[in-house]
Amino acid sequence: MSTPLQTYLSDTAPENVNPAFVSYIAALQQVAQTAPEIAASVVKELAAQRSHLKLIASENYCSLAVQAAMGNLLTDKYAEGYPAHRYYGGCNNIDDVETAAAEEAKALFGAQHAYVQPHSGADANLVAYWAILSAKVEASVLAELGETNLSKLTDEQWESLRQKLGNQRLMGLDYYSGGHLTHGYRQNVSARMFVSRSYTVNRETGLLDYDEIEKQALEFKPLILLAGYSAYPRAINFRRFREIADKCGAVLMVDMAHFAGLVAGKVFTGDEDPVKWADVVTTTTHKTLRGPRGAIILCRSEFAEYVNKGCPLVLGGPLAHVMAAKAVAFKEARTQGYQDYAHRMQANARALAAECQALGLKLQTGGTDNHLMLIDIAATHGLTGRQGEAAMFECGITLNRNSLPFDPNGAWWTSGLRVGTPAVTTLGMGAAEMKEIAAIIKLVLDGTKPALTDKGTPARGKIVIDENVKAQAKERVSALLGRFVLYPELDLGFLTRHFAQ
Ligand code: DSN
Repeated sequence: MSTPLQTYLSDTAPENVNPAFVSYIAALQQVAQTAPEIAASVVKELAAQRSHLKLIASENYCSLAVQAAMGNLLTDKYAEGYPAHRYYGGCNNIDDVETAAAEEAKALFGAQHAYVQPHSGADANLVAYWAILSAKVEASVLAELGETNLSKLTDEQWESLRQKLGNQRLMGLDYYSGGHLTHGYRQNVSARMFVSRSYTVNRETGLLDYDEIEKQALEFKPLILLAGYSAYPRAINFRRFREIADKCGAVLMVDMAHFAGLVAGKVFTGDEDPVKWADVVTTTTHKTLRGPRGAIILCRSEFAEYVNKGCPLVLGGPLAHVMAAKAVAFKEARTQGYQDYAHRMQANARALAAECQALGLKLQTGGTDNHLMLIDIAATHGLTGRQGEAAMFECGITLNRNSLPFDPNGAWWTSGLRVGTPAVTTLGMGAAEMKEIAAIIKLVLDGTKPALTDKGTPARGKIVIDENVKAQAKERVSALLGRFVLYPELDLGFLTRHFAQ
């Protein structure tokens, strides 16, 4: 019997053979020999992603080159340490990979130093926190003791250092104002290892209030002043944050995971470019940046030696295959094509926000400067975010619910939907499609009601969707996606027949 690859090659004229598709078939064929269910899941995920409009603000579609760089033997190598300073033999090639990724990151963002090992944004933030603690607390304690080796401290000295490390202050954006879990939220280790205080957005405007942040920072005197967000629709003035950090003697750290692509693509420049102003900047690599799932840290030279000790400080062995994919993604991001993409992503967000508002939807802060917006659906439709998220999914749109500042519906049910343009922009959509997406969102919300509980009151989780609305929305989503096909090199019908049936 022929293999899928043999079938494809024999059924396709040589001039029509698509090398990217050949390598996908070959890879899936290998996987299917051992684990056909996993090959099937890969194909089903392609089908799922092709059938739903992706408006999740933190997701994107990376290139097939990035994917190929991740799927190979680089995964086999241990390389604890950092380039030219490893705890394993035979790391020369991994040194080359890591150095290439770090150099590309430095060039892309104009950073003094880059550390490309973190496996996720949460890991990157932990490494950054501990690197700052090492530089600002541990180093001075060691200097006072005239010691350089932690192992040589007495039990008493070690305990006193531990207490000191565990008693430092962090000030970041409140979770409900759009800050991330790792920015000092009590459910996360960040609030347990630091004495943490949050600043919020202004209750009336929904915007960051720099004078108020300054007042709080001068009173609280954090070791680390943290800026950045997961759900804030506006640009940040990092020059102003730098001034505040300098006034209160804090290290300025920025988590740019969400908007790194807008920095790389030169949409956010000058005062809006965090790399120019912060001491330490972290970012994931898979959101607007459009690389593999992972993260990096950029920092000023003063913090480089501490950041480089991320493994063993926090991390296990680096993922060489993912660092390779980061290098590819950073090279892609240094092209004019990527800069155009970043500008279109912002223009699309603005167009989508304007159209949503024109249709009567309520947007947090009245619009957006970046790649995302927050729609207050409790205000206009009496729905929780969870209900809105479920309704959209049933109608062919994936997005996530999000709490709004001071949200009375809390973090689980929420009152808002977070909507982002990174993925649809990668597909090639523009202003006309944003208009259509806004219309579909409005159609679905208008056609959705909370289901009633046994007591006849509106449920917070369950919904009833008008069947005509659902059919119409699905048809319109499918028409859009039919014109902007995800990974057009991949023949889904062929893959489904051979691996997912
Ligand atoms: N999960 C990311 C987001 O969706 O923003 C943050 O970790």
